[in-house]
Amino acid sequence: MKQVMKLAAASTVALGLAVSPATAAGELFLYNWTDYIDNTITDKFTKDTGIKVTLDTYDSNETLLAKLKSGATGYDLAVPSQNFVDIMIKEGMLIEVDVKSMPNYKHVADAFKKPSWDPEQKYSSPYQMGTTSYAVKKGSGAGQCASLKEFFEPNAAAKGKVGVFKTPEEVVNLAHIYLGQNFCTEKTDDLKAVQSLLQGQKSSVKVFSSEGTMDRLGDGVTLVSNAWNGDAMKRRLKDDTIQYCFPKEGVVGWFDSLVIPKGAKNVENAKTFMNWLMAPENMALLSNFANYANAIVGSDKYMTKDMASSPEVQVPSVPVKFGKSCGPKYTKAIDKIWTKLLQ
Ligand code: N2P
Repeated sequence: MKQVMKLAAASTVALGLAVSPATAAGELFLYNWTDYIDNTITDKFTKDTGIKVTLDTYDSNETLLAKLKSGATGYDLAVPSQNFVDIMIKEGMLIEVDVKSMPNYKHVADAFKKPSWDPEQKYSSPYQMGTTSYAVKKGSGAGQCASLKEFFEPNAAAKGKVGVFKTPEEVVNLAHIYLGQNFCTEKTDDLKAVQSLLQGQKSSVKVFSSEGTMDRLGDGVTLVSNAWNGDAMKRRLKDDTIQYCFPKEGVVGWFDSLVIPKGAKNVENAKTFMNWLMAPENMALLSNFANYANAIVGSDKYMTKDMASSPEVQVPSVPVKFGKSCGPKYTKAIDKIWTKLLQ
């Protein structure tokens, strides 16, 4: 711990950010996923920089996109997944910041530098990465993590006890994986098959929601539920009654990044946060809280034993498919399927 503190202090000075905590260096409005950051991280950022963080949360990439499109939000930073960064860049929704010229960019692993969704790294800096799948309540008879069938075509034990995320993108991509289809498929037969799979699942669904999912599963309100690996790990560490699944068909992968939406008032503070988070000891704090892997070399030194040995973080040999931004025809068709599903 002492070592971590010493390094943090050293990097603060190196960054020229030696601001006493009492100094008001302004504000930062962060719009982030639910349960994706906590005070241990924002308080350290404030201590290191003097910048005060205000947090607001969302449940999905779709909610984030809609919110940013709705006009002046006052947010200085948001955390979209790779395919939504791509959409936001294409739609001119982001401020250019040239992340690759930031001092701590050197800590980003080569494999994650200049990613395909932001090839010149002009807009986005790494946050966390993980997978979307489902989890089961152990010993409930609802499933053994063998196949996505357990989630999409639940058995008798799981009837009425299935939790499904409340957004199309991740659920439909999992359906594509289960059905052996390509992401972004525009084939009528594929889309019909997705629709009938989801409609068939609906009679077993307890709740469509992307928040509080692992608590409902751990408490037995649901027995099978959509899950992100970090949230599942958190609940597993609490009472070891749930299992995150890597089904044989594969899982959805995602890489979340920090971006600065147009209209942000505190752009310099947002850039300071981007750079600050790329320091290994800071990124490790975030991974230790959120329980996801990250793209920063050297952060593992500061990570907990639980993270090093986490079965939710180590992906076994099943396919991991990353969501892409799809064409308008596809997006419209999925919107229609989803709206009908939730009616
Ligand atoms: C944690 C948020 C997970 C982010 N609740 C999924 N991209």
